[in-house]
Amino acid sequence: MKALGAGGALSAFAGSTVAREAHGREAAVESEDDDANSTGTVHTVETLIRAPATNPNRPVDFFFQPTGLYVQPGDVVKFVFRTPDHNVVAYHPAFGMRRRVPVGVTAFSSPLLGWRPESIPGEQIEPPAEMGGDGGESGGEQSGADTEAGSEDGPVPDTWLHAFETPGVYDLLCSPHESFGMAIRVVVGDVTETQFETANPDALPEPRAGPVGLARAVLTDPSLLPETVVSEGSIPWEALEANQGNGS
Ligand SMILES: [Cu+2]
Repeated sequence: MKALGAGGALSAFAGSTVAREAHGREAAVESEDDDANSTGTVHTVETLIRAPATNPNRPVDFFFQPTGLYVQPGDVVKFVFRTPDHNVVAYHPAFGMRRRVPVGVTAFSSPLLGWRPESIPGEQIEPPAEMGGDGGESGGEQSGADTEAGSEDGPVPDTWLHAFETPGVYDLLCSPHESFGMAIRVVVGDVTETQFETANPDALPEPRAGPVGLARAVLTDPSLLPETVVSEGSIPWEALEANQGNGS
């Protein structure tokens, strides 16, 4: 893993990483394509809000899209805050939670993010209408392309990048919406064994040491089994069993 830092650029992402100036940093990461140890791939995950809720125990769906993601060691995940008021936090003892990231991984989290601060005029009082919410049935589909580039007028989604270096299974949450099920599993490389429960909600640690509220259902959903994440590559929110057949 250390070799990844040789180019200098990616080492800036090692450990806990904040990158508000996404454009500059991304350019740096992508220049790592030449690095023999890194695929240089940047995966996009969006923070979305959508109505109606797929579970009566939440007002609307708050979720990461995709909700399960398979990446290679050294790959970068770019979180795009398509809707505001979210963060990305590792389940980690340093944060008072039972570890749900590989042993040896240092605690990491993003700040609370939303629109890029400089894209909101200083005199603006009301928040912008949220994108990726109930309006767009599938807010995730406009992803991939750098939609935040070039839209100088209007609110611009902020971004946060994190490089996943250590192989293994990572469970991450959004602090404001964990109890509503806003959690994501990232599997890095082909290490799918974990030291934490991934399948049986009853075997999870008590809330506050472990996932809270509906995050418990999300992170033990059959569609998010680490082996399934690896075989499928990407698991959309809609694929979770917990989100099926609840419309009526
Ligand atoms: Cu959230």
